[in-house]
Amino acid sequence: DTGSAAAVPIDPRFDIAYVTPVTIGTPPQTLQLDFDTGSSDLWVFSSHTPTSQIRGQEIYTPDKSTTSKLLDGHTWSITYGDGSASRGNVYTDNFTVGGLAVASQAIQCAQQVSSSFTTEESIDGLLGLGFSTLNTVNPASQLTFFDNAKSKLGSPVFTADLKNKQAGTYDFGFIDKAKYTGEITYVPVNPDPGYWTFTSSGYAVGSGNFSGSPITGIADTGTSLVYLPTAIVTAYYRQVQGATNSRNYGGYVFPCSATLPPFTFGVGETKFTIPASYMSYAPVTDGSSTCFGGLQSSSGIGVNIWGDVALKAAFVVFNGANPPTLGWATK
Ligand code: 0ZP
Repeated sequence: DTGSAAAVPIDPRFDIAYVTPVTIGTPPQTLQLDFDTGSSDLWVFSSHTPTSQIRGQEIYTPDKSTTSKLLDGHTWSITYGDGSASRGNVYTDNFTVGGLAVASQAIQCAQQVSSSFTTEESIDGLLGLGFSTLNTVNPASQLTFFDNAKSKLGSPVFTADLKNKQAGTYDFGFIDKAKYTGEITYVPVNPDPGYWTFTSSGYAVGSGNFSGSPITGIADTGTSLVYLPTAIVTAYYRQVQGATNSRNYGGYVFPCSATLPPFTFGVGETKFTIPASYMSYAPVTDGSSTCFGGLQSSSGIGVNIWGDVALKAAFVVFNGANPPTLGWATK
């Protein structure tokens, strides 16, 4: 089997996150989920979420599905890197993404979500695509959609083709040759931390020299920006007139009128260039002439993160074979 579904920016001005339609239950209930390779819980706004915490999100109502089953005594609780959090109970139900069906997927129903989720009307939940070891369901940890679907897939892979300010795709079970150019460069993945951890072969700022010192980090579709070691981040913003590390805004900012250099990173022998336009992420507030950078320091996080700003510059294969690998191609 295979599946293919759109990944649509929730805000086409900044690509802060992408959502993908999924269906849950019988008859199908359609929700828009943020596919997150940095976590491994599949949770949704639901009929168990207090209405005071819902603001326009679609909800999953297990009682309206003839195939839902309560996973009795199971609960979950997750806190993400940015502090947003949710918790609840668990059902199993039929679940599909872009035509790919899993019969008994654990659907984690939110009984509580933090205010950041309430205010984000266009995200109806998350679909974790990290390794199942990160799943937070207790007492029995649950498998991700990808792990459940794997045995049915022609090839044990999914691919992310995220696009700048337009819809891209997540494909499951096949590699669509029409979505990239040249060859795919595969590198080893360390699944132990639960993330898609790989080592980049180095970086360059603008037309500067390529520094070939390895950078270990994770490919994370659920993080908007790129977070790298401070030395790299300072080397980048040295090339941006008026750039400062702002305590106020929590990262590097610069005049929106500044000329930014592109940022190149290596995967094996292949180089990927993040265009200057992606590197200026967004005005710090609506209409401001101060812009927040797409590259920020990872020092407070403890792990380097290649988020959407980098991923949308490439076609990325998440190969779940044993051992797993990541494939990167230009497009
Ligand atoms: C984000 O990238 C936010 C956006 C965001 C956060 C903070 C500062 C920002 C500055 C400029 C632009 C974006 C910023 C994602 C987001 C998008 C849209 C709506 C949102 C509404 C509420 C909250 C976030 C929204 N968050 C990253 C993140 O936590 C920031 C980060 N900080 C990563 C440290 N590491 N992403 C998680 C998925 C998010 C969660 C999906 C909130 C949207 C909703 C994970 O992918 C991160 C991962 C950490 C890891 C890779 C180190 C994680 O937390 N996994 C959970 C596991 C638990 C560890 C077992």
